[in-house]
Amino acid sequence: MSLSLVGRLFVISAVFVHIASSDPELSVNNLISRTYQLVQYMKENTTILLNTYRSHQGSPFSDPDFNDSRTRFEEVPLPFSIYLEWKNLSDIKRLEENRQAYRAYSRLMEVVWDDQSDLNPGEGELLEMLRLTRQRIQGLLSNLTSIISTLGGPSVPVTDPPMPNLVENDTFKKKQLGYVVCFWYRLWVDRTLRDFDILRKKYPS
Ligand SMILES: *[C@@H]1O[C@H](CO)[C@@H](O)[C@H](O)[C@H]1NC(C)=O
Ligand SMILES: *[C@@H]1O[C@H](CO)[C@@H](O)[C@H](O)[C@H]1NC(C)=O
Ligand SMILES: *[C@@H]1O[C@H](CO)[C@@H](O)[C@H](O)[C@H]1NC(C)=O
Ligand SMILES: *[C@@H]1O[C@H](CO)[C@@H](O)[C@H](O)[C@H]1NC(C)=O
Ligand SMILES: CC(=O)N[C@H]1CO[C@H](CO)[C@@H](O)[C@@H]1O
Repeated sequence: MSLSLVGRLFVISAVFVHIASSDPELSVNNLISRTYQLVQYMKENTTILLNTYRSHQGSPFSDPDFNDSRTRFEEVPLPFSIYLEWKNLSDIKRLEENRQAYRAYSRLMEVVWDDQSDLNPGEGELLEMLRLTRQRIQGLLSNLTSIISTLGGPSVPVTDPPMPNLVENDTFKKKQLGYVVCFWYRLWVDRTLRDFDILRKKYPS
């Protein structure tokens, strides 16, 4: 095949690609780059959320050197501990794992909001941060779902089952749950940003 024919075929297929995604907003490359920006923006507040949360729970949570990365709640998803295993997943599988985690975090942020509105009804700033965080997570979920379906992955049911009452009537456990949620949410966002940094290089916009 002559070089100029290859060149012409390339132009033709480029035109086709352009027509197939006539709305540039909907191309997967655009979606990925916008989602990267959204996650980058979300990351700006994850440490502020954790510290603001801690500062309103009293001791030991508010102690300057408090750092409990060992307490676990079954409902709070942890990122894969071995990054190589995580990177080894297919793009779609990794996106799906992200989606599953943020579906849980969306509901968990609501649980934490409810608990804090009982325990700290006067802390409007914290309550607003929790509400905003949940809203961002829902925006991210919507983006993740679009990307997964554009790449040919499975869809998910629209509604989530209600979150069980995780800690019943135990004030300390409620505070601890909120801490664990904010702590691991922050690490998830770091992980997701890394994922999208890789994806946006693979699908440049
Ligand atoms: C970060 O927090 C500030 C102040 O609470 C808020 O205005 C901003 O929208 C937040 N950003 C994100 C991504 O949630
Ligand atoms: C808490 O400790 C873990 C390891 O024990 C460390 O990876 C993490 O960065 C620490 N977090 C804070 C906020 O100091
Ligand atoms: C990566 O995946 C391959 C094939 O699925 C597997 O053989 C290998 O052990 C995996 N590596 C890691 C670090 O998980
Ligand atoms: C929860 O605990 C508070 C104070 O300890 C008590 O007054 C209240 O009755 C308890 N509620 C339930 C549903 O057990
Ligand atoms: C396609 C899609 O879901 N896009 C959304 C991605 O997230 C931003 C920010 O929340 C929304 O504005 C987009 O609608």
